[in-house]
Amino acid sequence: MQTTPISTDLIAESNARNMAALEDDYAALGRKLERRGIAIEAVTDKAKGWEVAVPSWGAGRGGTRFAKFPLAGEPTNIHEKLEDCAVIQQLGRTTPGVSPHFPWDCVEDYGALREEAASYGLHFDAVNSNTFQDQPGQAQTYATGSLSSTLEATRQQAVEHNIDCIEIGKQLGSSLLTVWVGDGTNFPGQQDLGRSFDRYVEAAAQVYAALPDDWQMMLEHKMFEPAFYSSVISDWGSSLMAAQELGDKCKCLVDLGHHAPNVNIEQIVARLHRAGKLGGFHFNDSKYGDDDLDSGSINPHQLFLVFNELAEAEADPRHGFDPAYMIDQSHNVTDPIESMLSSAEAIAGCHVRAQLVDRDALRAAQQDNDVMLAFRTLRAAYETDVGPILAMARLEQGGAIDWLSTYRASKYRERKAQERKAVGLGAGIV
Ligand SMILES: [Mn+2]
Repeated sequence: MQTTPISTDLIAESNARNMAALEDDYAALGRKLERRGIAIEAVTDKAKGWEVAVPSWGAGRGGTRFAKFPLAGEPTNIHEKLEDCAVIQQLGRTTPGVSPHFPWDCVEDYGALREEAASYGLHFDAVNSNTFQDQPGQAQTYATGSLSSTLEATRQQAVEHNIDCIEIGKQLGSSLLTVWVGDGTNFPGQQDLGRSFDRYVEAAAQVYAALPDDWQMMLEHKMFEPAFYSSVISDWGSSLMAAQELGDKCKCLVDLGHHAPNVNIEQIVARLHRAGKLGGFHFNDSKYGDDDLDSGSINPHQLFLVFNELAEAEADPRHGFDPAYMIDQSHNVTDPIESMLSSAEAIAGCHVRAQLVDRDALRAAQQDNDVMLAFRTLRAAYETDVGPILAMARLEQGGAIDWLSTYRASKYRERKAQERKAVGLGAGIV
């Protein structure tokens, strides 16, 4: 018997109210796609099989470097985070995976936590290590860096923490470790730019050596912050060099916010796929830097172009094609459940639009150097409103056609505000 935090009767009543309009829109879109030789049912089936994981930390209110404004009823531990993730999955039906973070999500019994997730119809996705902040009682500080620190004892502590995360992940049923380090410098001359990379690779190799055969390790690069002059794994070039040195089980993770402004991210995706090193994604959006805004809220066209490259990669798997998809964003001013439902819909929508691209027509136009026809072929898919396909996919899997009104009618957050203990004011990024 599965635990359902939102009343299934409430979802059914809400869907009944929205059913006629959806059927009308779905039929109209079906006729439109049929004229292009596309069967809408096949696209809906593909949408139903597609998943993007949510991060456990995304269930809470995030913050900036300056402040955090807590939300009444937000989760205070991994158990409450799982309950909120269950709401997102129950209404949206694209997010059955939860990506935990350690030590933030540490518990005594990980077997029990895995069962708790399963009771909601959830499973654990990539485990994330944390060597970018110090923990109470920790022997060495990460103030000088972690895997790339000049201090042997600090590097060793960071290696051991990552290996601990693998051990926890095994108990949770995960097979992926995501490694992001904040290592870097704030002053020219502070560290040797070459040797700090050498130290990183040498330490990461010890983590790599602890990976089970069926696991993968993903390196997440980030251009700046917390280091503002240089970061050790700053860009996809550094990430690719490290992943190639470490071995086949190590790939690169692309966080959409971790690039220089205006960088052509879809081209990076194509390059990493060509190298057999496209490990996965952290989806979010940005306007100025690593803003961690809601995915699809600022530049949905870029998100579509990333998915167009993924559809190309899927059609031409070369070294295989199995990237891990995850949302990673900070919800400073919204209810995180609403933000993650909105983002999951935006991401799934770009996945569906990429399926609608007429690949034969695109390739022919590219071969003939017919620039406008190639562009318009892509644009035709981008401009298709795929909302009815996403809503039908949700409906057929037991989710909500209109997730926002259904969620608000459930008064879930108001109930949790009564049940859960209040979060302190706290500070900054979680
Ligand atoms: Mn990230």
